[in-house]
Amino acid sequence: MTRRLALAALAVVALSGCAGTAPSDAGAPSATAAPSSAPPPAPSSAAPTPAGRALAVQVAGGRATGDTGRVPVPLGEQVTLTVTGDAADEVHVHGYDLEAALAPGTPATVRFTADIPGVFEVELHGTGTVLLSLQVG
Ligand SMILES: [Cu+2]
Repeated sequence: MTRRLALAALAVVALSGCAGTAPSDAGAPSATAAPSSAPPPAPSSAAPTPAGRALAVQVAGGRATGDTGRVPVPLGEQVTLTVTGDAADEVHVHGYDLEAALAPGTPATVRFTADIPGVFEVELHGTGTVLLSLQVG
């Protein structure tokens, strides 16, 4: 009965090389692979709200689908961002400086409270793909 939480990857790292302009807004409607697998929320552990805002992004071939674009989030909302990709990469939530390692086929989850108002990109560092922009406020 050993509980292992893969939180070791959530190191707060201040990076400075990720402020470039990545080619985003690829409006190609070529998303045919959409596995409808929504994992049920884990039993709450002293959480006031069930789940807050759940966001899910899938990345295949460098293209992001799912909750992409600009996503409005109320200030103070708990956000659970799940990213699933087909290649190893690194998820970075700007503004909050949260990172999560992304392994092929294994969903990476980043949880945080959206308590910083503003618009923040979430990107992959390996490919520079912008997954979405959080609009907190
Ligand atoms: Cu970044």
